[in-house]
Amino acid sequence: MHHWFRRAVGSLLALALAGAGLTAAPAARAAAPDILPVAPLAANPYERGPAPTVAAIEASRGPFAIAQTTITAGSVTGFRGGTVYYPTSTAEGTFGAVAISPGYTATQSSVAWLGPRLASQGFVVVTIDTLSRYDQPASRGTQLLAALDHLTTASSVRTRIDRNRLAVMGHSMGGGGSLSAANTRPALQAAIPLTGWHTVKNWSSVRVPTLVVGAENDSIAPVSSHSEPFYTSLPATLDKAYLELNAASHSAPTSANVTIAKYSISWLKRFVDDDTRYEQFLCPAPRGTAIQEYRDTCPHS
Ligand code: 856
Repeated sequence: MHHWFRRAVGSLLALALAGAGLTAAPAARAAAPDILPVAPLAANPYERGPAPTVAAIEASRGPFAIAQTTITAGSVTGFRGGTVYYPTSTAEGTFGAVAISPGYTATQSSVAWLGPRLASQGFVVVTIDTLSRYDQPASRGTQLLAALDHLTTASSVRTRIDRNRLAVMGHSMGGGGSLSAANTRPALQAAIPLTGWHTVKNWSSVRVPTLVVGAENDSIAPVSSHSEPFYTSLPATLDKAYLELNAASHSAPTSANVTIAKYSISWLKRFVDDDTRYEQFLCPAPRGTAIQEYRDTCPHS
């Protein structure tokens, strides 16, 4: 079921209950006022930061000051350590968290640009090194989950994180790993495979909102045999989107990329933070010279 639909049902239910309360009021009461004193619905408790603009999601840094800390390889099991990027403020409460895996033979340095980029928008981000640089996608998936578990239960930033609002991302085999992780752990709130590579093409059992990012000129994980079948196999009932980067190669996600950033930020905000202020950037489907193709399951387009 769509999050949008659930929210709408919740709002209607609140109004219905308010109406029922009025009907049940004692008959002796004074005439009902024309405007019912119904309390406004509570603001979304997971919203963080100011109302977004296009400039804000395209900028190299978001509104939050950030710091970083190292998870040394020897201090953890299940992954080879990493780097945590986090907003320094605790004034708004906890943040959602995102674990990001590099691809085959690569290290966290290949996805490092996403650390400060996403953290400064209001997420705790961990970029990981994998146990072996040759680990396959499914292993990268279990390592992403191990990193999230470490982050929320043992790390120095654990009290800054809402353990119920977690997401996974990755490049290439790491992107494939993010699909594996989402399939294993449906409680995740978002997954974003970036020019993902995986031998598994059927992801019909995934229940995690997923943004599949492919690159038009990818010859290592061609969209025709990776990102497109990944997206198509995800349930039609799922919140999902397919973003194909125009004239981009397999390595597009390994250096700062404004298109990847703006839609990843929007996806994480929308589904990790339930922040509908970002829906405007996802629905109706965005178009532009940087986008070769965009598909989605938006309710209104
Ligand atoms: C950076 C994934 C047959 O598969 C491959 O050749 C292959 C090559 C590279 C990657 C990948 O993860 O690249 C990311 O190394 C599959």
